[in-house]
Amino acid sequence: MKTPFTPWPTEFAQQYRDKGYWIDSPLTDLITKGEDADTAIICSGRAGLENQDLSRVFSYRELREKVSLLAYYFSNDLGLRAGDTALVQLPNIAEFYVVYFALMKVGVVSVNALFSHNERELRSYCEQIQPTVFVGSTAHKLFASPKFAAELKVLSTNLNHFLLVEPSDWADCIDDILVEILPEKDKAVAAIEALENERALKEVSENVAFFQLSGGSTGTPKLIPRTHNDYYFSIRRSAEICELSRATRYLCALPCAHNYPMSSPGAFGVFCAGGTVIMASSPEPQLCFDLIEKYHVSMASLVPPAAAMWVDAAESQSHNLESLRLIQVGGAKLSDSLARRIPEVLGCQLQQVLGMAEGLVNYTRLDDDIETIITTQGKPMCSLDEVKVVNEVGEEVPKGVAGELVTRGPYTIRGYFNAPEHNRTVFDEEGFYYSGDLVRQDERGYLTVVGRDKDQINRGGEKIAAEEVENLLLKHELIMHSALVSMPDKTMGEKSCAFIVPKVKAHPLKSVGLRKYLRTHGIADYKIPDRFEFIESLPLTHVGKPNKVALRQMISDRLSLEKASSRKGIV
Ligand code: J2J
Repeated sequence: MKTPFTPWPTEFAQQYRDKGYWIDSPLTDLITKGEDADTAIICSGRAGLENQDLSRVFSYRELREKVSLLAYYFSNDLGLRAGDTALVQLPNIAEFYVVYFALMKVGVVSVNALFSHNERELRSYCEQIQPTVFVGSTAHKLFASPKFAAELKVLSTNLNHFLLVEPSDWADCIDDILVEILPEKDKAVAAIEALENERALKEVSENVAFFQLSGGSTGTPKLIPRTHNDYYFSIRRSAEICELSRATRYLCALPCAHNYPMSSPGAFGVFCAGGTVIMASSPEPQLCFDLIEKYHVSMASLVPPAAAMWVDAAESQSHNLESLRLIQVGGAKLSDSLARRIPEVLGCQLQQVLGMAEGLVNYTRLDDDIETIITTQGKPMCSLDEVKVVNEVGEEVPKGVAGELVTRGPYTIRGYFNAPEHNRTVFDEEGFYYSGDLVRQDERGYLTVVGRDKDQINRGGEKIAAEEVENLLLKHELIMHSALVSMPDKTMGEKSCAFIVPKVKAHPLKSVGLRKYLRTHGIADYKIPDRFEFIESLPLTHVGKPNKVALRQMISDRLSLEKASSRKGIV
């Protein structure tokens, strides 16, 4: 069974093939590039086992073999078939990639939840894709007991298989599963190869390979169907732009399931170039600097708050970071001042990345002049990326004038999964995607982000759909209205503030209680508002919607006042 998605019109697909962008190869091809004996993954400091050095090294030969054997297990032992779906939630461990490629070899389409995701997010993914298998870890609090797993089974009647990895077994968790297959290794590998070849004949490459996650601006998290052809192109071209090679030693310290460390060029770009991925459980500087020193890391991708921590730490510590050649920063707006300090303090080149799981990725180029690298978020990666900057009525604005970034191209989706109504609002009839990002484009095509026109908070790279949190707050018996807006924050760039209109004047509502309430509803921690403001009524726009511009101003004024009074010692 094929996973439904909105395809590119035939003439576009033809153009992408003619240009050599779509090569009709499956994504599993990515792990065939590295030399057998070269190191594919170094999996360090497995979370939960902080005090033991359980670093584990996977050569390309080992990676390929494990992927094939696990694929055989999925197909032969679990009976998974092409078109089945899987929900996966793993932390930054090498097995994430083994599971990802093994499922893909069988044609199982996965959703890879972030490890920070909680009940609500997992429930929603489960309802949307009706998975046959769940792969997770008991290191996550939701799976420490069997209760939540049982709940997921109710949501997806297909859900027959749970593979839960114990943190203490992480040293060889895949081997535990594969123990019975190992004696018949050659037979298993041959069977999987035959299965893959058979599927290749059915043109898998233009079909959905897996789902990426949308940062979202709606009530339910949306899924992004990525095809083999479009994702493979995005990875190949990214690896080329970043000049990856066998010598690349890439530190994956952001959540491995996120589109950025996965594909821009991320771990997959590194596999494609035959280089090495070093996995860290977090971007915490002490941990990462140790790894940089120990494994001669040459490249890392960061979000702005992590980059700020690295710069501060590097100034006060004496680690040897000489091996670092390139630091990418993306996911949220990088200030000019921090951008300037990165090359100065870390002694390596900076690259800005403006990307989105829906597709389009922009990079500053390695040979760009320093001002371009510091003041822009780069330009699209290929000539068939169509980018327009438009005003409120959809007309293109002159170069240098701010407007909304809209785009279509060889690796930008034409629609979200199973969301016809939402698709009508964010894609136009010509297939352009309305990103909700406000940008300025210069004569050369370089983009600078100047704001946002979508109901989302970007908390240091983590995206929060305002509507999702507001809807939950509205279910509270004492809340009449709620509006979630961003507020400026020195470290995170933005944090979230929930304005609450209680149903009665004399209400007992408190921030602590509301946080607890939201936690019991199982949303990811990063979505819980950083601040609550109780007001009598929300300011409205002329069409009667909460006036978020006014609310943002209100909280930002309040913060300035508080800062001023604390400086004077008043509070
Ligand atoms: C300002 N805003 C940015 C930047 C993303 C590479 C890099 C990042 C993502 C990502 C990604 C920004 N400056 N440099 O998928 O492949 C905001 C924009 C954008 C949204 C997308 C990749 N880089 N953003 O962050 O799907 O608002 O992808 O539309 O999580 O992040 O978020 P997401």
